[in-house]
Amino acid sequence: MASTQVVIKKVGPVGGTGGVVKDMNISGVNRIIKISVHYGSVIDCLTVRFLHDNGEESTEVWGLKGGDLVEFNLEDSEYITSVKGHYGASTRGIIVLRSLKFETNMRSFGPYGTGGELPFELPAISGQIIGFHGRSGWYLDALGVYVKDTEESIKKELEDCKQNLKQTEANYLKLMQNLRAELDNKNEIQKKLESEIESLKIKNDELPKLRAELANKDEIQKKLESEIESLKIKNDELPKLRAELANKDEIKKKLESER
Ligand code: GYP
Repeated sequence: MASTQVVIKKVGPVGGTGGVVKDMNISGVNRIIKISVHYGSVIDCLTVRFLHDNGEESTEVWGLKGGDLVEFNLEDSEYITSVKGHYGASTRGIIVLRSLKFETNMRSFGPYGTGGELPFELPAISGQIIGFHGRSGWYLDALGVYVKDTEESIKKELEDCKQNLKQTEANYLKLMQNLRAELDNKNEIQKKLESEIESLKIKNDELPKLRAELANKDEIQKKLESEIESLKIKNDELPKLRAELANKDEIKKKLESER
C-alpha cells in the first residue's frame, strides 16, 4: 500500500542542558544516508548526512572532533529504528552523552563509548528515525530524534495497541474470574463458620440443663451412699443381736430345767 499521509514527531532531546541547540530542517528529508560519530570517554561529536528532495546534505558537526571516529552508511531501504545510549557526567562534571548505539531495520551499530550511568532509548516504535536534533558545545550534550510515521506504520502501531488492549482485557477477565472464585470460596467458608457457630450456640444453651442434671445425680448418689452406710451399720449389729438372742434362749432353757 502506498504511504500517502506522513506524520513527523519530534522526540527528546535526552541528556544534559549545556551547549547550544542544534537542529535540522526536516521538511523535504527522505532518509539518512550516513552517520559519523567521534567518541572516547564521551561522545565528542555527531554528524548526519541525509538525502533531501534537493540532493544530499549534512548537518554541522555537533560538538568538536576528538577521540575515535566511526562512520557508517545506510542502504537505500535501510532506516534507523532506535537510538540507545547512556549519558552522565564528563570529567569536567558536565552531563553529556557518553555512549551511543544505533539500530536499523537490518542491523545495529555500536555501542560507541562505554561510560554513562543513565541509560536512554529513543525508539521509533514502528516508524522510522529520519533526523536528529540536540545540544552541543565541546561535546554532544543531548540528542533527540525525528520519527516519521507512515500510514502503514501508524496502522501497525494501532494494530499493536489493539493487540495489547485485547491481551489486557483477557488478563482483566482472568483476574476477575479468579477474584470471583476466591470470593465464592470465602463465602462458602463464611457459611460453614456461621453454621458451626450456630451449633456451638445450641450446645452452649444445653450446658445449664446438663449442669443441673449432674448436680441432681450427685445429690442422689450422696443419698444412696449414706443409705448404704446405715445398712452396713445395721448389718454389723446382726451377729451381736444373734448372740444375745442365743444367750437369752440358753437362759430360758436353764430356767425351764431348773423349774
Ligand atoms: C563547553 C560548553 C558547554 C557544554 C560543553 C560540552 C566545556 O564547555 O561551553 O556549554 O556543555 O562544552 O559540550
